[in-house]
Amino acid sequence: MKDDPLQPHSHEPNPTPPGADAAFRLVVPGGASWLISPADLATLPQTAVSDCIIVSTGHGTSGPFTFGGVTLGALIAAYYGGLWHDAEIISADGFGNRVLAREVQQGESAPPILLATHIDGRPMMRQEGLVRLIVPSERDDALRQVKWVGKITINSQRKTEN
Ligand SMILES: Nc1nc2c(c(=O)[nH]1)N[C@H]1C(S)=C(S)[C@@H](COP(=O)(O)O)O[C@H]1N2
Ligand SMILES: [Mo]
Repeated sequence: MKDDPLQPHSHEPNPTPPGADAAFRLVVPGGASWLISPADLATLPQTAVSDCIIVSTGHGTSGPFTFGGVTLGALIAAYYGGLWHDAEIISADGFGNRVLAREVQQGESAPPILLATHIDGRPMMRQEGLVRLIVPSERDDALRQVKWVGKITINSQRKTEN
């Protein structure tokens, strides 16, 4: 589908944040929602993941970085107690990614998927992607490394395509 933020077709990274405010909206099944700021994330358990790389097709690779923040699993667990199927993570600049619950629930078999607020031990700047989705297992592309997360929607069931 054209203009679907979950189907990004461009490898051209946008360097410009869609706005100054780093807070994002979390929407859970049933429709309840919260506006969550980096300060809110700082109250949740913190996780750091080292050896993360950002592989920009045509623009080279950056890193390795150590990203710090809250795991997607910990964020969702803090706000929603039910079973869920996937999370849609989108930025206001029209870029996004879908994370399946089973990717979050892999335990120690894969490094955890993060909502990053820190890079190499210091707070991330807005320009750098604050708050950024980091999927450490993606090593060949950066299409899942969503900068400037604006909205996270939790789906309890797989959406039917039409
Ligand atoms: N919100 C948002 N996130 C994004 C993009 C974008 O355009 N918007 N581009 C992606 C692509 S194609 C790349 S290569 C990387 C670039 O990350 P960098 O700016 O940290 O180098 O961000 C990814 N995340
Ligand atoms: Mo890219």
